[in-house]
Amino acid sequence: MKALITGITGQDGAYLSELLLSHGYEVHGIVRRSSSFNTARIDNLISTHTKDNMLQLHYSDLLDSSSITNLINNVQPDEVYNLGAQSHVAVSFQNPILTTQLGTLGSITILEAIRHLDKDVKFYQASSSEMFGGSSKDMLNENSVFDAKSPYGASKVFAHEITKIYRESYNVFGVNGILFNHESPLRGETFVTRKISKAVGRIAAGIQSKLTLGNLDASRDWGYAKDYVKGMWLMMQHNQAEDWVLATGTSKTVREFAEEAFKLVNLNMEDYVITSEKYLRPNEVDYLLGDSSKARNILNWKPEVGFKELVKIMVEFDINEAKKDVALLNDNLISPTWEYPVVK
Ligand code: NAP
Ligand code: F7E
Repeated sequence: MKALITGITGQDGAYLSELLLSHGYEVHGIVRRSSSFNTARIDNLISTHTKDNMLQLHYSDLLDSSSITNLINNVQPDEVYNLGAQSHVAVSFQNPILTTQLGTLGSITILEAIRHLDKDVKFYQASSSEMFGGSSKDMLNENSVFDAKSPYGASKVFAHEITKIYRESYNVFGVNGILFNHESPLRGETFVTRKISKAVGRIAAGIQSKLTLGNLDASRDWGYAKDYVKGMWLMMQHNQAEDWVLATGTSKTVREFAEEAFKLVNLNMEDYVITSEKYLRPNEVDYLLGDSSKARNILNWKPEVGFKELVKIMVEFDINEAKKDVALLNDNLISPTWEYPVVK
């Protein structure tokens, strides 16, 4: 089996590649050219799986439709996972056009290429709970109404709908995985869970004094990314293409996540967390809670890692990272404070 993954260098791309390689897939991934290396999350896979060509990387970009189409024609994958995106909601308000172009043109470019290929290719679209908007406390499932609150959410609604349209119109095997938030030590450092776990590790190591956050009352259904990539693969093995929700069924606030994280290093979050308006968004998704009973019943999928264990996995990882930072600091190789200067 051959899989092509867009977004292979991201959190989910890294875990999904690892899973597919363990199932014997030949994995192809697209990598954007950047001025510094951007493959840190998959460097371990590169070192073990590129020698025998089981992992192959190609320069491309979701906005370069000709390169994406050529790649699909050349690789002739059995499965395409479209994980590439500008995935940060706050940044989508700052870069709305790019976020929208990626979300919309990326998905339709791949669907068009697949439709014209003389081969049955399965397509996975990374849909998101952000499409629901989070204004009510209802449990959300595959039939819940979309009410996106950001350019990011709106671009995901387009990609979701166009996948359904290609499924119904052209019989393309197009799957929408509506995934609620999923986190891990590979989570980008400007998403709130990783921002917290990283700060807790550094505060415990004595190299950071405060953590500045935005809305502490926002509530999310947070699961573990490794569990969710298994769900993606299961959806693609099901006998028909459908929409599926993956979620834990528990919603916790940002404050609860921070409290739990600080508790693990015997500290009280109130002593370290301050809030700033600069991390508030023009429009907020207040509350998300997912109902994944369809995936649990039909795909036999279930999340293995619960909230407390997730926080523990992330904080323990970042305690170790902070120890490495202390060593670098002692050698004057990094500056004493760490706060990402641009983004939320
Ligand atoms: P992520 O860590 O931000 O990774 C995003 C990936 O997209 C990276 O590999 C990035 O490449 C790539 N990318 C960005 N711009 C691109 C472009 N122009 N062309 C090709 N690739 C591009 O995101 P993630 O958390 O793994 O999420 C994977 C997918 O699931 C995304 O589509 C996200 O929107 C969606 N999703 C995520 C969650 C969640 O909670 N994590 C929930 C629901 C849906 P670089 O490494 O070069 O930046
Ligand atoms: O924010 C609040 C913020 O940026 C979570 C993406 O993977 O999941 C992710 O989107 C909540 C929001 O993730 C800070 O206002 C408070 O209410 O970690 P986040 P997200 O916006 O939920 C969905 C499902 C996706 O599809 C997306 O791709 O936390 N919050 N203080 C903060 N958020 C950030 N980033 N930074 C703060 O300081």
